[in-house]
Amino acid sequence: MATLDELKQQFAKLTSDYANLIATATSEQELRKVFADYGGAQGLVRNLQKHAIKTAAPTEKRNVGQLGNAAIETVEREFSARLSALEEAARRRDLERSVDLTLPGVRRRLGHLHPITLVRRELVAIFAELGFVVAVGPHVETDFNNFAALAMPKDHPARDMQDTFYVEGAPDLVLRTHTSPVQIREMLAHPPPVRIIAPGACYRKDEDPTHSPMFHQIEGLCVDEGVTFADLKGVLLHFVRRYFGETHRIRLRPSFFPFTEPSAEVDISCVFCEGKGCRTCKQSGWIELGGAGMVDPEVFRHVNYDAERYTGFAFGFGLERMAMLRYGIDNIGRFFDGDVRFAAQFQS
Ligand code: FA5
Repeated sequence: MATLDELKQQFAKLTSDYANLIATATSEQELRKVFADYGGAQGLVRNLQKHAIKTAAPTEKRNVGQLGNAAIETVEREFSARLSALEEAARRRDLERSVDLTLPGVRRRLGHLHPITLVRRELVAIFAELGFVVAVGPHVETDFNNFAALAMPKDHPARDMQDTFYVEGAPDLVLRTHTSPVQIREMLAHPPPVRIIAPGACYRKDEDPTHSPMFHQIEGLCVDEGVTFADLKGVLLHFVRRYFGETHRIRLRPSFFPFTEPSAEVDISCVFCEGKGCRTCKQSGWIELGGAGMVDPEVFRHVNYDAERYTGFAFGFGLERMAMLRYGIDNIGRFFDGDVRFAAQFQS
């Protein structure tokens, strides 16, 4: 049986060995191992304590136990202090390695509305002022709505003007080539008067710097008693002035669409040179916006409207074309690149 002094020395030796070991431990794992070896349930300090209590005289057991407890407290306290120091060192190393705190922060890039969305919203708002409400139709259309009811029966040569994507296995379904089928849907669903604006995607086998296989149009249709070509011209002029600026003029050139009679191409005075003549307008001073005309009585027949009583005008413009003119974009492909840096330039 060791005396109390001898025991004190034995505990002091253990705690000093322990202190040396944890001071040189360089990882948490190493530290925990040393702690378990000394301060754990089967560690050297507890084993010494257990052994000393067992062999001590009954009157000494209490003192021996307290000596052991004091040593265990020291071991635990030093463990916690060393663990904190190691964690702090690791945190500092991490910070120094991965983050240079002196560098400026990285700004997160926000999403932006697509320029076509901006143009569409603005046009819808302008036509809303004139009492036009928005109508929509599906992208996959029936042959009837896209062609036949618009006075383009099968084998009609005018179908060749719009190179069409057909739906495989469904000869009567097409990807709509224009927004004009929304006219048919609206007139079949409602009796006159009708005053709608129909923006949406269209599809054609077309691809060059100003044509894309998927593009957008905005369709207008106004049917009532006494609607004239002058109304069409007035509405178009109002729209062009509101959208492109008060100084702009329009020109209606005789043209042909099977579903309008008379038909016109709508030109706007060149937005780049203000009508003086430049490369974009090919020195003509005019740029084409889209087609328009008075609704052909043949169309009214297909939707059961009384062509003797009602007249109407319709128009259809390309939204990409409108955005290109408005923002000075020279290649239609930009709209479909999905590059957020492109979209970010056109926030209104
Ligand atoms: C039509 O699509 C007629 N439905 C327009 C219309 C409506 C006339 C109502 C009369 C009454 P057009 O094929 O010309 O017409 O197309 C109109 C506009 O759509 C064009 O001026 C052009 O701006 C745009 N467009 C046509 N094809 C493409 C394409 N592949 N890519 C981009 N824009 C296109």
